[in-house]
Amino acid sequence: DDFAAATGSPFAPFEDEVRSWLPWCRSLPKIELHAHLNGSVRSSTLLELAIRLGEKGLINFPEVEAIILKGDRSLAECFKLFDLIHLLTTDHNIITRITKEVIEDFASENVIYLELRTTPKLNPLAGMTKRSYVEAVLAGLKAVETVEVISNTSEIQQNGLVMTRPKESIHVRLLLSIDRRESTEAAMETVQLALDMQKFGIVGIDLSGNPRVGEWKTFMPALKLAREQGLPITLHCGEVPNTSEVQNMLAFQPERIGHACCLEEPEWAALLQSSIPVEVCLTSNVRTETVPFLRDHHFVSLYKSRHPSILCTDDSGIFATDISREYALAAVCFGLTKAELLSMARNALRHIFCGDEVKAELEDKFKAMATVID
Ligand code: 6MZ
Repeated sequence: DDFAAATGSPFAPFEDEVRSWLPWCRSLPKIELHAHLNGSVRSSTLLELAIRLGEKGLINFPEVEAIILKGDRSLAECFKLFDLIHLLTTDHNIITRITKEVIEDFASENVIYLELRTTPKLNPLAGMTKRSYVEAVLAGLKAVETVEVISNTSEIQQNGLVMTRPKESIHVRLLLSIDRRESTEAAMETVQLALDMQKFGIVGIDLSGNPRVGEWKTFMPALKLAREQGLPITLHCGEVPNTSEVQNMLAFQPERIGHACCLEEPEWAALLQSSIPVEVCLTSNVRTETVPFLRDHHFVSLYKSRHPSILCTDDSGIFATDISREYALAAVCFGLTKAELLSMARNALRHIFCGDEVKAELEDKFKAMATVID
């Protein structure tokens, strides 16, 4: 924290108050809908993996360590870091391990439903196909030790009876991401894979990656295929200024969008008129400077307009945040009360890409919380 203050962290003025909110925010059951697997890896794990590659002479460890430990980074630097992380997380076992750890971390923050997104990757050197990558992620769900992971609806009902569960459980579903660097064919392959693997808990498609790379028309055929086949879609929209793309994205009417930082007035009005929920990533937007100051974040406008918005982490590992902290920031910076934070968490349920059965089960957990709120 002293380091944060000394380096002029944009969060330094709020740290004490945020800290006082954290225990309550942790106890609140939460829904996480915008978390990238490789952006959510613990720094300690990244460092451990980097040491191994350093020992093999494959990377220069001190350089990599400095990049991993750097606090603020621009959006462009972020994408360089992702390329580096992807060098560290190349084989199936590592993908399984990071998935397990990321889920355990979200569960420890009392996340009761997590939609984790990740980009299926081809890596011939590691014998990895997009499908085997996703299988390694699914193995990570099974490897979780600290809580029970529920990943598809067939696990909810057995012999027509709704099973009672141990108290500690987390529903985890996956979204497969299309990286904006990919070709139309590669994007189609990802959508086809998601369709083939729906029964394993894959519930939707995300479009992400460096917003300064790639064109909307490249991804349209794949997104249309997903839409035709009934697979919900969330798009990273307006992370940097790009009016025509934002217009195209809003006209497509995705089931959700992420960020919405750089919208011009007409597109902002169109968004508010629509009912497209926005995944809001406070720390990420301020760290990458797509929003200059937290107090001026467009969340305020969304919230005042009662536009559906969901607090999310984006990349908890690389932005050194967690979902409880995002709720605490909303309380401290925008004056949300405990009751309002509870409503935010609860309303997120309306926008999950999973079926009604799951919603009903999770709603009960919020009802229990509503009776104890002080
Ligand atoms: C756009 C982002 C992102 O898929 O390898 N990603 N895309 N904007 C952001 N805001 C900071 N943060 C993460 O996780 C890492 C990948 O997620 C996307 C990028 O494509 C990044 O390479 P996976 O698990």
